[in-house]
Amino acid sequence: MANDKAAQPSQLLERILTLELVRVTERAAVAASLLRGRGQEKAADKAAVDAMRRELNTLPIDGTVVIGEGERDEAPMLFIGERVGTGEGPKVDIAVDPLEGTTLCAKDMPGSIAVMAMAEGGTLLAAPDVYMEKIAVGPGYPKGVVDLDRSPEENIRAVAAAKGVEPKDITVLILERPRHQELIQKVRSLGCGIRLITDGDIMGVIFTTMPDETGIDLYLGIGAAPEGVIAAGALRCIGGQMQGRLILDTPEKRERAKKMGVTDPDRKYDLNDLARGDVVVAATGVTDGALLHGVRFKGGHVETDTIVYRSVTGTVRRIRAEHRNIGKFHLEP
Ligand code: VTB
Repeated sequence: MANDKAAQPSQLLERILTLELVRVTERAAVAASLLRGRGQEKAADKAAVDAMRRELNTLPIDGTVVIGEGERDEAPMLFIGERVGTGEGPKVDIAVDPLEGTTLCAKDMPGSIAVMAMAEGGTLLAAPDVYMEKIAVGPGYPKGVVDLDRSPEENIRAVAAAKGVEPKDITVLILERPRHQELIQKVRSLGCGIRLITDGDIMGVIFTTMPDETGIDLYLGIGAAPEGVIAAGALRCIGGQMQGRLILDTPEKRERAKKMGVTDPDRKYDLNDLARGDVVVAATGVTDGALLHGVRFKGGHVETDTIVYRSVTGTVRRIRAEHRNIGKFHLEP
């Protein structure tokens, strides 16, 4: 309370912007939801991108897209480096994934979300669109309990010891990919449970922050780097530990990363290297998921379910909205 009263002007602005971010992800989620189950990944993604960009550009911010749809030559909208917002307001970094889990949406499977992060200018890692090796655990563990330089078995044993359980009682979340065959074998050799997900590892990382609800203790494996930065933003707000290392296995990728400011291609990034400033992260469900309901179209209104995290206060808000002014979504007839 005392803190709130003493809020600096920038913090007040950020507090107001928290709700504005919710509006942005709500719009993207509603737009994408019209294409749920239609087998059209690209169209669903485009709908989310258009809606997100339109709404972002109404915000009183001087934003730069740091994590976006791709580099300028490959993405017409929300490309890396694009300026967004009205230009009048705080300088902020924007990380977007307008439709995380495009395949999940196209197949109407659980877990697709519209998600974005807004942080103080220059504080989010400008990650190239390459793979990232990631490890994440939720809050409450001693610092350094997991480390990318240790084997999966060592990390699991350390998490189990800190939790006061046997390694077999640990559940690990891993993206189901052929590249993870060996990792899965190693994790299984300790008798652990593995939750395999087909897509959507931002939520996968977030799941580690609420093991009682999700049953997930640890995230392991290789996913996309941009998603790693957004997940780190959320973890910064809720607590937890995460490390990431870019996989720059070709000269072309190393060159691309270098252009984006990556000087050491083997660097192990800690949570605070991925997202080091104050950050707000909002995610709205597109399809139903463990944490968020998908968009629902009811008689006269549209319902959305959003979770928004704020690092300054560590507040997590859940916003279940009923939208009656459906015109604002610019939905095609
Ligand atoms: C993950 C996941 C995404 O990409 O980052 C994954 O979160 C990694 O890439 O939802 P591959 O699909 O190439 O393995 C997604 O599945 C899709 O962007």
